[in-house]
Amino acid sequence: MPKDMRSWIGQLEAAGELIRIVKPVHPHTQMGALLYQSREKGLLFENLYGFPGWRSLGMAPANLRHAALAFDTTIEKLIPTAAERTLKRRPVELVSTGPVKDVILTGDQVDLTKLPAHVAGSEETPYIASGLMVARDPDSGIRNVAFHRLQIKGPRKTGALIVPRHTRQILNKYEARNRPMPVSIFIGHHPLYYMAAASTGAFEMDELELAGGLIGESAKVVKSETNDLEVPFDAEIVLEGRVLPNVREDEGPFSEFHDYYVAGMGKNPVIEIDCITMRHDAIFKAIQNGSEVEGCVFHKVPFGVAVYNHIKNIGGYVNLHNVLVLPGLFGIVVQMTPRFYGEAKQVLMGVLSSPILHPKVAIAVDEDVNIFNYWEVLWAINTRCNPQDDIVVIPGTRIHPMDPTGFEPVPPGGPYWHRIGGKVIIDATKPPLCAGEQAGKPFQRLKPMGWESVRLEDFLP
Ligand SMILES: Cc1cc2nc3c(=O)[nH]c(=O)nc-3n(C[C@H](O)[C@H](O)[C@H](O)COP(=O)(O)O)c2cc1C
Ligand SMILES: [Mn+2]
Repeated sequence: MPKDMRSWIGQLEAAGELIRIVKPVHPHTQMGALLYQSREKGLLFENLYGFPGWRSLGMAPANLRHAALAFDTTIEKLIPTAAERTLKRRPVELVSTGPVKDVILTGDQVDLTKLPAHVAGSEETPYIASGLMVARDPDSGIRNVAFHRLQIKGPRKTGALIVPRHTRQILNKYEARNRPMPVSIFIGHHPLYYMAAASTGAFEMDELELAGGLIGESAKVVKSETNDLEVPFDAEIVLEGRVLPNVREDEGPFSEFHDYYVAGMGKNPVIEIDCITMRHDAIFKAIQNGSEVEGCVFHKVPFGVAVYNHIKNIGGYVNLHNVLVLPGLFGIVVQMTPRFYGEAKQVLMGVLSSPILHPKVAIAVDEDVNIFNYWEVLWAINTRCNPQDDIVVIPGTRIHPMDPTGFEPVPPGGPYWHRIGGKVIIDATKPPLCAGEQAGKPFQRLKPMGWESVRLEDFLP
């Protein structure tokens, strides 16, 4: 079965996870609130005020249960499964055309204000939050794909936030030569493309090859109309344009992953759009960003995967079961069975120093703690952690540049934007296996009499 946004809508609907909204909804005044409320179901808006003929899909995935569905697995197996598939890559396959070329708009036909981009937060203007930006390193030809929020600034102009990662590394090279950076931005695809774009890897890692690995078949791509970048042939919409060299304008605010506005706004790059290609009945992709909404799901899986693959080999081998990214994305829970004294702390140091910049709170719990129940994690912290030994604060580290608690020595817009702050390790595990059974006894969880066989539903009236 092809994996595109259409097949994803079908899969969600078949699983009872999609609601079609037929009442008209205004993307600028109503959609943000509706998306923010829909934490359980995906929403397909079929009737948009001010944007006749358009439909828009949002909160798809709305949560980790939906993400597991996209990976055809369960929430418990999501991170281990995605972590394994992330290690696979498939080369892209170039095809001559595809549905994304149904409609080709150039010159004065290009009008971004006609796209039903929604206003996510109360302080904001319309943003395209679902665009995956394809760019290519001018020296090596290596492709990069990443999320970059796009503030609509005119019919052919957007602002963009490009934090100091791979796209920025490429942009730096173009700007040093005072040349515009060609970009093709695809909007609307299967969530595994979004997961691939949000994945952190080596600069050499081609996110479209990763998407192929996650999906289990090569991504099929077509050439752009106005530059030599390739884009998925079955995306809903593609914007082709140029990041103007060394131009900076005010950008922001925008609802960010931790539920704050003050995040990266300031003097940021500007893009001029030359061409739009799309399906004849293109469905727009809305992404509500914030804590525990869709944008956060696209972070949580790739973060969990990167941390999982990073820590599983610490000290040679870790008896690692699972990883959960906490709301706000600055906290990670590791579920493991420690074998040695100090092993959990060592693993948590890895969590705080992995390819992912966000984590500042790292918590380890045992295999008998259900990490998908926050109260169980809090229970473990309360009952298996002796703060004088098990909590360690590391001051003065580089933390995420959008963490408002940190000190910001260099403002956004340039290549050195960052913040400084503390990080904390919380070891909420019981004594390790090497301590023997006796040492673990006080931490054996009670089990109610009859637990294996007696079920409440059998006794309900
Ligand atoms: C919903 C969402 C929105 C994002 N928005 C931005 C953004 O506006 N600017 C940015 O630089 N990174 C953004 N990111 C993060 C990048 O996509 C992410 O760091 C990615 O790994 C960068 O890829 P790269 O390492 O290839 O540059 C966003 C991620 C998600 C999941
Ligand atoms: Mn990259």
